[in-house]
Formats: sequence, C-alpha cells, structure tokens
Amino acid sequence: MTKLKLYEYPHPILKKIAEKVTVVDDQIRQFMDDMLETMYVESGVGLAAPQVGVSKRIVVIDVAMEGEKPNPLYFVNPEIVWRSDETEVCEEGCLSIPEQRAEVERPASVKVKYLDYNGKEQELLAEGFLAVAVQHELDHLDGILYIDHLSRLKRQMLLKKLEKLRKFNKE
Ligand code: GNR
Ligand code: NI
Repeated sequence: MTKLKLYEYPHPILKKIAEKVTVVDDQIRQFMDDMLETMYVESGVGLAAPQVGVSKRIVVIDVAMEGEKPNPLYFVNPEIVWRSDETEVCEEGCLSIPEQRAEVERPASVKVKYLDYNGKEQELLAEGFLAVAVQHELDHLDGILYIDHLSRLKRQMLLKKLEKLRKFNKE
C-alpha cells in the first residue's frame, strides 16, 4: 500500500467534475486501498479521489470511532437518490483545507446508490454523521468544497485564516 499526496485548496483539480469509473477492476481496488491508507494516516473520516489528484468518482469513508472496529466503506460512481427534507447542522473540516472548520447545514439523511469494492450495486441509507460524510465526499466529486456552502463573509474569513496559517507555517 502507498500513502498518496494530498492536494489542497485552491488546486484546480478540486474544482473539476470527476469522471465516472467504467469498471471496478484490480487497478481501481488497488487505488481504493491506497486511498483508505492515506485517509487513516491523515486521520480523516472520508477521502475523495480528487483530493489525491485523481479525477475519478471514487470515495472511501470510515466513521468508526477510535478504539472501535474499523468499518471502511468504498463508493464507486455514487449517486444520491433521496434526501430528507429535515436538515441538520454539523461542524465540518476538510483535509484539503487544513486546520479550518465551519458549520454546514445539509439534509439529515440521504439514500446513496453506488458500486462497492467488488463492483456490485449497493444502496445505503445514511443518517447521522455518516450522512454528513457521504454528502461532503460526494460534493468533492462535483468540484464542491464545504466552504462553498458558507456565506461569502464566512468563507472569506475562513480563507484568510488559512492564508495566515500557511504564512506562519512557512516561517
Ligand atoms: O476528516 C474529515 N472530517 C470531517 C468532519 C466533518 C465533516 C466532514 C469531514 S470529511 C474530512 C475528510 C475530508 O476532507 N474528506 O473529503
Ligand atoms: Ni473534504
């Protein structure tokens, strides 16, 4: 397994619409293994392929708590086929926007259709934090970051803090 390089805001690959995967073959499975390893090393709860420089519709998620049994989920060509009217607010972060967080409002639950690790069609009803993670990751496949859901003022404040942090880290 290989730890992959993370691409950070404002890299243009994060703004692109990712391409559908045609077949879930061994090469794709190898890549999903590498994505999962990268996610665990970076202590993320999810990772989308564009974040590691690959513009394909692939996502991995594991929302198991520390100390719990790992529960990796693999999503190829995922699509949200149902959203609840009820919404929830959750504080989100992103490995591509280091050390920043903000509250985002999203549907509280979603039903997602996708191909799994073996290329088999699956449907999952995601609720709670899993629903947040699924929506955050699927947004990445359409070039959307959680900061795109904020007001302009909040987004500008967050990006200013990111700039300051980067300057500080360079010194
Ligand atoms: O590690 C992550 N934590 C997180 C917390 C709240 C809502 C979404 C996330 S996803 C994020 C990893 C990441 O950037 N995935 O794209
Ligand atoms: Ni993210």
